[in-house]
Amino acid sequence: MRQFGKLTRRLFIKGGIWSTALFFWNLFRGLTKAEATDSFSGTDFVGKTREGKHRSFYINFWKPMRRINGKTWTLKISGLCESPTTFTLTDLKNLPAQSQSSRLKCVECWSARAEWRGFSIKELEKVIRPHASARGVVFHCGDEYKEYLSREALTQDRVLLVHSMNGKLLSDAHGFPLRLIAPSKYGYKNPKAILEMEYVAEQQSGTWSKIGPYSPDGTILPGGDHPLEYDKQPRRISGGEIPY
Ligand SMILES: Nc1nc2c(c(=O)[nH]1)N[C@H]1C(S)=C(S)[C@@H](COP(=O)(O)O)O[C@H]1N2
Ligand SMILES: [Mo]
Repeated sequence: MRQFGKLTRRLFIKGGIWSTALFFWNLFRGLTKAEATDSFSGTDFVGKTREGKHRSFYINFWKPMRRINGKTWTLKISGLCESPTTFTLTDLKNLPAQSQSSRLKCVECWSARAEWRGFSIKELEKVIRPHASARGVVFHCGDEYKEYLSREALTQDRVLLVHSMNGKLLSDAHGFPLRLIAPSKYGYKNPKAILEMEYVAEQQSGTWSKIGPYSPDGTILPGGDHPLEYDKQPRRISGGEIPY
C-alpha cells in the first residue's frame, strides 16, 4: 500500500491531476473488463471421471477445467465470416431446437447413448454468414482442447450443437453450456465446453489426433464396441453412426 501511495504521489507531481485521473480510470476499466470477459466461475474443477454416477457415461477432459459460469459465458464466433457474432446462452436456446437420441462412441472403445437437444449449425450460419473460403471450424474449449471439423461434416443431418442432455441442461462434466454432437464420428470429434468457433480456410489437427494414432477425420470404423449401459458386453459394429 505504501508503494502504491508513493506511485500515486509521483504520478501527481510529474503529470499533475489529469494523468493521475487517467491512470485510475484505466485501472478501473482494466478491472471491470477482466471481470466481464471471464467465463469461468468459482475455484472448483471438473475433470476426467469414470466413477460413481459417471460409470454409465464416462467423462473425458483433456485438462481439469474451472466450471463455466453460464451467466457470463458467451459463444464467440470468429474468423472467416461476414458478421462475427457473440451469442449468449439465452440467444442459443432461442434458436429453433431439435432433439435426437444418439450414441457417443469413444475411440477407446466405450460408448453410451443419450437424448440430446440443441440446434443445427445452419441456424447459426444464417446469422454469421461464413465466407465461401471458410472450409471448416476450429472449436476452442474451456480445457484448452481444440478440434477441427469441416463445414461439410458440420452441416450433415444429425450433427447438432447441444445445450441439453436427457431433458436437463448439460452438466459441467458433459460440457456445459454447449457441445457438439456428431454421431457418425468418434467422441474426440464432439468437443465440449465450447468457448469459441473459429471459421478457417484450411484443415487443422485437433488435440486428439495430435497425441494418438487417430484419424483427423474421426469417422467411426467397423470394429468392436463396449456399451456402458450393457455392462460393456462386447459387440460388433459396422462403420458410421451406431443405430442401436
Ligand atoms: N473440451 C473437451 N471436449 C471433449 C474432450 C475433451 O477432452 N475436452 N474429449 C472428447 C472425447 S475423446 C470424448 S470420448 C468425449 C466424451 O464426452 P463425455 O465426457 O461427455 O462422455 O468428449 C470429447 N470432447
Ligand atoms: Mo474419447
